[in-house]
Amino acid sequence: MQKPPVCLSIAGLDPSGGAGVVADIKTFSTFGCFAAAAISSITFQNTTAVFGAEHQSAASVRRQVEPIIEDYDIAAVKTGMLPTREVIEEVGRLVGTMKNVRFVVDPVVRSTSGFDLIDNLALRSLIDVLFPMADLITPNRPEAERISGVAIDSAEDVESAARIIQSMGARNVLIKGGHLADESGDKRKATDRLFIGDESHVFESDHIETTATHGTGCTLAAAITANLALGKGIVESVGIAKEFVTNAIRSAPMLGRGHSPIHLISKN
Ligand code: PXL
Repeated sequence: MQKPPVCLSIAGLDPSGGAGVVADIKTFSTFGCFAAAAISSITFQNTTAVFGAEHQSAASVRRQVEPIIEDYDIAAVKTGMLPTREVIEEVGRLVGTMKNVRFVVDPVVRSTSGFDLIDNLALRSLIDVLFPMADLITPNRPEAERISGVAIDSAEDVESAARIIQSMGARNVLIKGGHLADESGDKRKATDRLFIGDESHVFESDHIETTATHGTGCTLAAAITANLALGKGIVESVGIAKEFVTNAIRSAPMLGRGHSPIHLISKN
């Protein structure tokens, strides 16, 4: 049997299974990749709220990741919630030692339920240390606003924010529009915009009116990571990932009393 590509997630643990490393592991597996994971923070949450978190130290993250990278060839790394400057700098060092690795940074700032998952100092080092290393950064609208300082109300604003984020060192940026009433005023589309160098691409899907959005951001970034690990290009990977997440939202099991997790359906 051919070896599957190994994808490593470095992200928070959401014990309710909707977001973070659990979502990443399920997504990697669904695409036929082998999933490995290191936990940057243990969060306490369910579908209604995040109640707190115990962040891991940089040493803990290093001690989780080093033995894996000494043993496996990692095809792709995806980061999610990285709570402190120390953890981010450690992740930069660790990913810097990997050869031929694809690297997706999901700049997780807040939970869907409004809990701040990283502080301002950490956001600064996420930009300075990890953005220049990444193949792709995947902010949602509020994250893109916070990173770029641009208030996003239109497609032009999305482009301005993306160009500012690129000027901060990110080569390629995907701004996810699921959180915005679509720029054209047509609320029935969820539009994501991908900026690859000077080019831009638009990905549209039907907007699904639902509260089942827990884990969509993690799942999208993980699906992109898995497809990059399988050797696909960025544009193709984003298209596949977007369709996958849209289907996962449609098949959400409506668990819990808050934002239900989505449900990943194998394509095989
Ligand atoms: O969706 C952002 C996110 C990422 N990672 C973890 C989370 C959340 C949101 O709750 O808990 C661990």
